[in-house]
Amino acid sequence: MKQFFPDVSKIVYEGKETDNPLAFRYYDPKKVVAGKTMEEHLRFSMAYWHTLTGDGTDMFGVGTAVRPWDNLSDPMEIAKARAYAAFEFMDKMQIPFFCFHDVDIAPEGETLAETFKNLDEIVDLFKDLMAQTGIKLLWGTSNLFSHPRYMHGAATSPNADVFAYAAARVKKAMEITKELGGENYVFWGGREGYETLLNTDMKLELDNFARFLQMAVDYAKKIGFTGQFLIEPKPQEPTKHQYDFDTATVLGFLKTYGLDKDFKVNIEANHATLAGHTFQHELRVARINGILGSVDANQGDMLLGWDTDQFPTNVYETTLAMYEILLNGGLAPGGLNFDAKVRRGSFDYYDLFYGHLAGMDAFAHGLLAAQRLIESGELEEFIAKRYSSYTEGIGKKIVDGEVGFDELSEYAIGLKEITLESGRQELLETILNKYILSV
Ligand code: XLS
Ligand code: NI
Ligand code: NI
Repeated sequence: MKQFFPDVSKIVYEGKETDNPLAFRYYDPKKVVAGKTMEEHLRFSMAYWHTLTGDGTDMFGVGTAVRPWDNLSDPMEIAKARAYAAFEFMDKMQIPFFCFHDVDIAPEGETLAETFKNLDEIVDLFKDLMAQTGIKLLWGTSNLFSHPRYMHGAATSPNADVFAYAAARVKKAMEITKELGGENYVFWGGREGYETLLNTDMKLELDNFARFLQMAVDYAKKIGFTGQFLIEPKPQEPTKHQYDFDTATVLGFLKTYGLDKDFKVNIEANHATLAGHTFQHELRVARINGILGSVDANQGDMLLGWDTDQFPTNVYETTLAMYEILLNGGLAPGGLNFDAKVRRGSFDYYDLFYGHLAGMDAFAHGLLAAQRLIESGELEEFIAKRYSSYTEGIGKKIVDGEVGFDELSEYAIGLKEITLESGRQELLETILNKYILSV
């Protein structure tokens, strides 16, 4: 078979002393960590849109990427070349999953029927390539934001025809996700938000958004799609305000509309920071509410206020993320999807390998550090002690619901003094550093 990346061979683990830039230093897929292999813990996934269709285009200039299919002009031929390249890439990178939007994998036709036909042809090719390589689909989705028809939103568009059209696209995207054995289906509300409240019926838009999601749940039942539904929070960009602002907002929305049993969240690191939260905060909110479904693994530039979607290389962040993920009992059926793109100046295909390798090693490092931190119990012991006043006496009565303001007031009047203890943040940060540096 034609090779698209002929001079890169399979990336293997060589250990942290290696000088080979195309070898893993930390990611050792079959290494067992806390009872599971690294591969099972991390469930890495490639994002089709960044790695196969992204070309470096930005607001100020055209694409820069040089890709092996640049000599082709027929859109279906390009789509097929990308499919072969995608599977060669994932196989060489040892990435076991991928994710896509409908528009990433096949060209739009003149009509919706033709678009669906193009999709079916590529889905058949994917099926063969998946069978040959053992690579699986983490999630599928429909792009409901790029085409001008979605300028005012999709499920939250003021135009009912757009709502209907978006439903047709999601219906098809769910069908192909099911056909490919996809383990999840993601809703990122690209333009589900507003630019100004002056022209917006927020209540109707939110009600419609919920109606749309309920229809998706109903349709999944109808066709027997058992994958996990995920909502991906993001506070803004492209719209000024996106309804799925952050995990807490999404949770409130899901509960308001009775959808909280059917959806979990797909947390993206860069979206967390855009919302003014840390990545760990978003993972924590999702975890303690039982809705941590999957992760879009990337990182933002802290000096830039938009979604730069960089490959995750910050081991402090990956350690804290893996800490939450381990305490969550893992992510499956979700995974770590590299919703990340190489910089515009990183234009040749070696950069695609270097980018994914950097992210995989940073998460493998994070996994090892987080596992050691958890195994030591240092944080958990500290936290347990910090809240120990709730395990006895008045604290226990509060927790057990045995007292109200009358009893508490009586208790407080009888108190001689209140003794507090240090939060020891700096000490705990040193402990965290110790485990990160020990890997
Ligand atoms: C954009 C989103 C997008 C989703 C999939 O900011 O991260 O890439 O992950 O639609
Ligand atoms: Ni994303
Ligand atoms: Ni994003």
